[in-house]
Amino acid sequence: MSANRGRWLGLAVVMLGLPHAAGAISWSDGNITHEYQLFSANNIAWTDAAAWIKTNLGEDWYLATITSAAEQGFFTQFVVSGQVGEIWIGGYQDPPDSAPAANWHWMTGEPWVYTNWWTASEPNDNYGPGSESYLGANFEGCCWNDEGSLQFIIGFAAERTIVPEPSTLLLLVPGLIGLMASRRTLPELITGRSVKGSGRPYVTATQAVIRRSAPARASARSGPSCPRRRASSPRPATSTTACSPRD
Ligand SMILES: [Ca+2]
Ligand SMILES: [Ca+2]
Repeated sequence: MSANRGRWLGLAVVMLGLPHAAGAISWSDGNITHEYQLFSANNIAWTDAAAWIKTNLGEDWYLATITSAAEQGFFTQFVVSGQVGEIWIGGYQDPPDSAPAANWHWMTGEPWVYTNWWTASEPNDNYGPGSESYLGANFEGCCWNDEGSLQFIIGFAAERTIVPEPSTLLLLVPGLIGLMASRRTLPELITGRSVKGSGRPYVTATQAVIRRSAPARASARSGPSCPRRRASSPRPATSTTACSPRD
C-alpha cells in the first residue's frame, strides 16, 4: 500500500468513527502500572483489532489481558462499565479447533492462570467445533465468552504495562556510586504505585471521557432478559428489549 493510500484509508477510518478512542485509565497492581484504552468499533474482527493497536498505538500496546481477579475487577468497574456488548480482549486459542476450554493463550505470552468464563455455558464453541477461538469480555456485562461471530462486538480494549526501572540503576551513574557507598544506604525502589498511594487502583481524569454511547447490540438478541446487567447501566432505549445468552 502506498503512503498516500494508507493516509487516505486512515482518514476514512477516522471519518467513519472506527475505532474511536475512549481515553486511557490506569491501574497499579502494586508493582506495575497498567494502562487501558477502550475503543468503540462495531463488528471489528479480533485480528483487525490486534493489528490496529500495534499500528496506531505502538508495539507496547496489545489487546488487554486479564490475568487476575483484581485486574478483572478493575476492568469491569472502570474500563467497560456501562458498555452494552462484547469487547475483544487478548485471548485466543492455538490451535483454533481445540476443545472449547483448551489451549487458550494471551497474546502477550502471560500465563493462562485466571479465567472469568460466563459460568452458565461458556466456553462452548457455540457454532460448532472450532467456531469460537477468540476471547470476548463484558459478555452479559460481566464475563468472558469464546466468540467467533462479530455480531455483538462493539469494540476492543487495549493495554500496556509500565514497569518501573529499579532506581538501583542509578548506581551505574558515575559520581553517585561514591555517594551511595558513603551513606551505606540504597535508594528507595520505585514501586510504580498509584499516585494516590498504597497501590490501590486509581482512575485518571481521562476516565470521564469513556464513551457511554455503546449501540444497543443487546436489542438484536431474543429470549429472556439478561439477569446480570445492572439496572443502573446506561443503555439506549431500544436495549430494553429482551436479550439472552446465545453464544
Ligand atoms: Ca493485563
Ligand atoms: Ca461462546
